[in-house]
Amino acid sequence: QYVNPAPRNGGAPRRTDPATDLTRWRLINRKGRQRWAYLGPNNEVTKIDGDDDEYADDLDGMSEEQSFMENANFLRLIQADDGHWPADYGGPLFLMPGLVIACHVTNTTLQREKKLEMVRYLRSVQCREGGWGLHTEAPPTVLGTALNYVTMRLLGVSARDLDLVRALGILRSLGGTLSIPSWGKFWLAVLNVYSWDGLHSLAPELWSLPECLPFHPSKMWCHCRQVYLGMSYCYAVRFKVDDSEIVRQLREELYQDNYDVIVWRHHRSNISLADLHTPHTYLLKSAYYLIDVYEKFHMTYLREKSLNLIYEHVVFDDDVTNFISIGPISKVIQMIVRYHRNDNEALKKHRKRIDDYLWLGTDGLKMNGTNGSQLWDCTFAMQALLEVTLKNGLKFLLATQIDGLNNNNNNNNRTSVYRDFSKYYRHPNKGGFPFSTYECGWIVADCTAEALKTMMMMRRRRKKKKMMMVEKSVNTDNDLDTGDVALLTLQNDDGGFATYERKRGGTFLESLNPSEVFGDVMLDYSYVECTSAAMQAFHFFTEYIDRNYKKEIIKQALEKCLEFIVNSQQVDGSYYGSWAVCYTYGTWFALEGLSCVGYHYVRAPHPSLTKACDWLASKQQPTNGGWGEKFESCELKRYIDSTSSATATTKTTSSSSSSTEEPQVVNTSWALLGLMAAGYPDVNCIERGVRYLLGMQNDDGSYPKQNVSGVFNKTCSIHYDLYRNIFPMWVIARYKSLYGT
Ligand code: LAN
Repeated sequence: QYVNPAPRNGGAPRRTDPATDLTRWRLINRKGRQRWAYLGPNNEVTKIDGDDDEYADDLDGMSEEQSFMENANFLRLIQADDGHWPADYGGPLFLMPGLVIACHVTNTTLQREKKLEMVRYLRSVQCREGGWGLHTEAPPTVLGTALNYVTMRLLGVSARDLDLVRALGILRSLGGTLSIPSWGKFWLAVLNVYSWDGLHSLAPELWSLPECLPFHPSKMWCHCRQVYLGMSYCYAVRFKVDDSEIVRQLREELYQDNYDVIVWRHHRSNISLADLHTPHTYLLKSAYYLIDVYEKFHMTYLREKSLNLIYEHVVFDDDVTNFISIGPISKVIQMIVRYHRNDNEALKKHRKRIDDYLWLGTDGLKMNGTNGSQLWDCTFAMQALLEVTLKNGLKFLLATQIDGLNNNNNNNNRTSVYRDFSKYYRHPNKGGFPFSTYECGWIVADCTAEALKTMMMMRRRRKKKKMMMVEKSVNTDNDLDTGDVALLTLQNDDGGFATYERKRGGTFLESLNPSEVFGDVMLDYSYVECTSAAMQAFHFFTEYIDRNYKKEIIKQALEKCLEFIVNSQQVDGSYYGSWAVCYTYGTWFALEGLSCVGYHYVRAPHPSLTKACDWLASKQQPTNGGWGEKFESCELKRYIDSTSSATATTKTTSSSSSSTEEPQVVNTSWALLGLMAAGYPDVNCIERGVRYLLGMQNDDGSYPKQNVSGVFNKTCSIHYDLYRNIFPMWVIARYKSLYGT
């Protein structure tokens, strides 16, 4: 029986008392770009470039049908005019500190109302016992508490504030600020409240080494690569903000010892146990030993050269992502780098892209995990809605394909300026789809697959319903063609698909993971989710488009996917999912993959499919017919049922919302989608699940917020606000088409 190791936070964003007049906030949506603006004194919204852009061709002629599900109506209500579904994408609690510190050190002012709502957010998500965790589902850690403490202070909260006093108490009991993990050491050093001497070298020279070396950064997972890129720049120049009153105060508040007598180098590997997920390996320790020695004697010439090279990479990424970068950490670090080089134009552009990451949720203003989850949610919402109304969704998809023919975005994305993508270690992006918006430009394998799938389903539906479309604006053939090329190039040798790129480095690189708090960040691995999505897309090419379409290539790709999926099954029949909670999610994807190529529980059995279904069915909760999996599955790598903390002794002190032990709407939906895809014959089991879902629906057609369901890098949760409204509807649509009533 699993027992909670410590009291945990938990539950999706709560509703807390507003810090500003909520009726004055407006969400502006253009081509998926989301921006929350606070009305000025004359009720005006400050416009920024792009606000007035015309949207892609109008795709009139798509008929709207009467929806047969309330949920569908609800989803229609929350679709934005530009065709995407804006949503909260919060969860991680180590992102906003980066932004607030970066703003502080680059003299970037944040609007007063934004600051107030940020403070509200941090109060909303603090743990009941004080302090903050790595993410909203987690108990307090040194990283979460120290960084968010500093953030609150920079946002103007007094050190005597009760929440902050409690936070400091927790911080001390967990080991104190000196034991903050390395990413925290980095941010505090930038803020001049921790010494650069207290960090292991970030080896900027790595970037100048020959690319063929197995530990060259080009082999790393792109997120990790992009974060360490800017970090090593700041380390090399020992960037720190000037001394000031707030810096001096923070130095006093954060440490019990006198700041000036701390022997910083003793704390390079001092990492609080509350934070530690991936301890330093012997290999990493030896590497640190060597680069720390090198750091003392480093060659000025080589350092200069590396710095220039790093800067060139930063400029490239800023340029091709419209200053969004790949994620929230690299975005704000790159902002600091551009500031350090006195590139004022670039700094201005960076500032304009801060709003892209901010989301005003029911619990305050937060930093999203990316600049949104636009494309991803749109593909799922559309697939679920395929039986109902799809106005504008396709328009958004077409407009989001990188270099697609229909996106009308002209030069908004500067990809075409750079012929030599590989020079910056980037996988070619033409024809692929991003996770969020066109402007971000980084394509993702499964986003590409889901988008292509959705486009093909639309195409089939149009053919079936003989709908008239404006031909020129829906020239999907070409888009599909470039799309499938993009997808084919992303397949790994093991047959699987990774996230943004192919797996590049050797697995030994993972033992150099310096992040302490994350797992599997060093490489891009094959994942069952990404592989299944690609497999379904390939299958649709032959099924929906043309049986002879690139017949041999696609057949081979499909066979390799199948092999990967079969090989990644656990002994008990389940599949580990890496990007949401957890085995239920992975098993759903595996079953969709297996069934799309024709396997079926009764008609065409396959041992993997049978075992996976039986496993899912065995996890249905007997009393209510639902499924509920806890976030802890991800980190512990075994299935943890939502009911399994019933005996946990620490529960009384937990600040979690009451929903932790209930079945989860999204887990239930994934389980049911998987079982139905596979033709699981026990209709009773499926009906009990469906009935559970129907019972959970709110009067307006929506579903309640429950636990956070997204995950990354084993330890961090991230909230997909739309999942609870998309997946149950998908289940009901599939149920209706299978069983009629
Ligand atoms: C995401 C979000 C989407 C997710 C899926 C498409 C669901 C997945 O199937 C592939 C991986 C991907 C694209 C993914 C990768 C890691 C991201 C970008 C995130 C979980 C969102 C936030 C996270 C990013 C790494 C956060 C910043 C933190 C660092 C450790 C750099």
